[in-house]
Amino acid sequence: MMKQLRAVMSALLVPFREDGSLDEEGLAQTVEFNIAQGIEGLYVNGSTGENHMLSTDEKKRVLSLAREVAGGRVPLIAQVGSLDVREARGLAGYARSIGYDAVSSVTPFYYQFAFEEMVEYYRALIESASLPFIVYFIPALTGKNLSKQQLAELLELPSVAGIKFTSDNMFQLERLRRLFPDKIIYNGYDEICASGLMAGADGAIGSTFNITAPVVLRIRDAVAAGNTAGALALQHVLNDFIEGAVANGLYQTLKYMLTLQGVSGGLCRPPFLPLTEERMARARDILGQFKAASGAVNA
Ligand code: MN9
Repeated sequence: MMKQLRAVMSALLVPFREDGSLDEEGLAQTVEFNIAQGIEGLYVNGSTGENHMLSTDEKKRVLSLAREVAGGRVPLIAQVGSLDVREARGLAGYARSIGYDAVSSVTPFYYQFAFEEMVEYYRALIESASLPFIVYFIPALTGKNLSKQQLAELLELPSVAGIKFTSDNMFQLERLRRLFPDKIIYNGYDEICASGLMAGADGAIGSTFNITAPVVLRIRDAVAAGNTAGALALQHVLNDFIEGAVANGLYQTLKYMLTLQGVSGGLCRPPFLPLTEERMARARDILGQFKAASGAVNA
């Protein structure tokens, strides 16, 4: 179990219909597509899943549908972080009851909580989850950076199996690896996947992997084989893709790329805007170039 969590996982995209409702059929197809592409796990209800724009019932529905469709083929991590701690605890218990492999939560955000308050938050969630727990560190979105010492304290809490490290501070990642040889460290920014793996990450979780999984798996294998030149060549191709997709509206673009490949990728929830015709054309170009370029890299 702990072994299989050391994996390349997609932060699962969640398709919505034009009226804003959850597209369950599209979600099922998105899970299937990820697995068909070789993804090794799914991180459900993360930032990429537009988690903070869902009702509690919708969060549960996404968790249960992903579980049903994945059917034990790949490990699943439920992100349950919420400023409503009762909701977060309820979701953690729910995830366990339906067979999730691990529970994760973003550090409490928006208010500038004291570190002691964060520790209490995690203690409460860990108790409700009774599963391996993954701390989700994404200071650029939470507005709260943490020191190496503070991250170490969170990693030392009982049941904490690892951290999703969505920061470009490679020194901090390397230091955590040094301190915690047995914890799982997921690289969180796809742009620095090869660097994060070289600094000691033993997994990766990313939004763009919904589309790019085969290339990311090659990066992981290249790093594991000591083929740094090959890993970098593939990372260049991945980053051409990511740079283009981010500039085009990341989640909308990724969803449209699913749709281009026969999966109902759907739309994002407002206030995310739909893609214009121009941006759809740009997304087609980015995807086409990515496929050609990744096929041409011989690494
Ligand atoms: O899960 C993702 N973070 C967010 C991590 O979406 C906020 C990343 O995969 C980024 O989307 C990706 C593109 O910037 O690195």
